[in-house]
Amino acid sequence: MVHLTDGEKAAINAAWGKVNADEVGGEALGRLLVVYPWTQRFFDSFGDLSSASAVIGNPKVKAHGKKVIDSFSNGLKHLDNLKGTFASLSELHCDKLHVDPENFRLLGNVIVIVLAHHLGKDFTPQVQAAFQKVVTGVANALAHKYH
Ligand code: HNI
Repeated sequence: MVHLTDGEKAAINAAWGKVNADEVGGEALGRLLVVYPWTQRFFDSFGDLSSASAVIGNPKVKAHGKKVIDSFSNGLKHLDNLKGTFASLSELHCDKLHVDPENFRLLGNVIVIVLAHHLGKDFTPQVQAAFQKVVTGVANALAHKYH
């Protein structure tokens, strides 16, 4: 459960409308794989991840980043019910993909960093704080079904 004021919700929607979500998704996943290289172990089938430029230019990273950010973006429409919204994805990441939930927190923080780059001066302290809450809420929701 994330507690966001109406002002924070409005700030999130306004900020999200200013970025190219697909680009944010590909960049965030790419940076995750570069900065925390152990996360690459989940993406054996993605081909060349041997250097930062290989990761960033890898079309499978871009495509998967888009998939992840589409799902994140859907979560922005359900801020009052993140646990319900991500319940089946939580089960999938736990039971089938075996992704350690710590990785959701890492990716969430990288998403905030990429948003800062994309938003520039529109990345105000209010926007930062609101998105930080959202990425924490999404990470908690994705971890919720772990056992
Ligand atoms: Ni994640 C597949 C959403 C974080 C590893 N992931 C998905 C799919 C969605 C998704 C949607 C596609 C599901 C399907 O095919 O039905 N993932 C999300 C979201 C976040 C997230 C919303 C966090 C914001 N995933 C992560 C992280 C890792 C991760 C941090 C590992 C570091 N995800 C995976 C893997 C797959 C995956 C691995 C399967 C990829 C494939 O297609 O082979």
